[in-house]
Amino acid sequence: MKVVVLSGGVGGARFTRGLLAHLGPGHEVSVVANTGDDVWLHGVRVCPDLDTLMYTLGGGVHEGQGWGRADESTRVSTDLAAYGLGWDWFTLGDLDLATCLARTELLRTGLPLSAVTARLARRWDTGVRLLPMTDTEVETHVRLLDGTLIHFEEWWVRHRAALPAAGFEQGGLAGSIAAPGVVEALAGADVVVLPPSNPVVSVGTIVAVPGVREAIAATAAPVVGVSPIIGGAPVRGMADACLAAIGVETSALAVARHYGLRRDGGLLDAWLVDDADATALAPLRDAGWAADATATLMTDVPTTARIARQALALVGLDV
Ligand code: FO1
Repeated sequence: MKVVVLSGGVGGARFTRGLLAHLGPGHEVSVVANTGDDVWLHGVRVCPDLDTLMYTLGGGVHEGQGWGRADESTRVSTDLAAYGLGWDWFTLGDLDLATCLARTELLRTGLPLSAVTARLARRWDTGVRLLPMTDTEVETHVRLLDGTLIHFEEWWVRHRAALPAAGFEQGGLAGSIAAPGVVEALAGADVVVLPPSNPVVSVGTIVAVPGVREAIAATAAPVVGVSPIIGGAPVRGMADACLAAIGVETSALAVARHYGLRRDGGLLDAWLVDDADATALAPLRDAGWAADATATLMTDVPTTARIARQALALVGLDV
């Protein structure tokens, strides 16, 4: 079976790891990753969501953090801070820096990000085809209430999204084109999954790449999403701050409606919510959604595999 997952960082990576555990061998999983969090730091290109996916699926992630490398050290970033350079509130570990150095070296040879990503991912044996959403350099900035713009990572990491945001600016996005393989993967998919990633800055950014939303609308594959909101709150991260910035209520029902039903011009055919949000089922089903509720907290790989199985079953795929 050909599966396409549109993923941000931690939530999408953990979901995809469970999906692979559920599917077992013999299936083709393509992961289209958000690159709006990317940033140039100390002269190297940092791609947080691509690296979280690569490390999580490759068995090298710092499990407790959900990002960065296991067994990490921070000698270089500490010494860089001594020079007063970089972001001292953003910990780029020594091993993580190796990935970014390798990426930068390959980018400087003229390779597009998609080719660089494939080259780096070979070492990690991720079990998926890891695709950036676009080869065009895109960066999400947050517009604060006073009109100033800061990089998404500064808002997210330095300020923990506590500074109210008036909106998001995504330089480069409007003129970008989907990376090679993205539209083809969506067109040829048997199922497309929107995992519990940030619906605004992760999934929202991916589907804003010209051509992606159209490819989702056109694919013969069913499209199923898993709610990132449990009981009116995001599981981790600060998706509620992002949803507030675009005027969407932090609820499983509101996020479904934000994504929209595909036959009404939206993205999804089906929506899997947590048991805590079972009240969302009736209005969704009345509106024509395939919808179900289950325990959606991804506590470990077997649990996540079960959630992935239920998501696929919601669109009639029992593997
Ligand atoms: N997240 C943090 O909360 N603190 C950090 O210091 C931090 C450093 C960092 C370095 C490289 C990288 O690829 C990711 C990093 N992240 C850090 C995670 C990152 O903010 C998130 O993975 C995404 O950008 C949001 O989902």
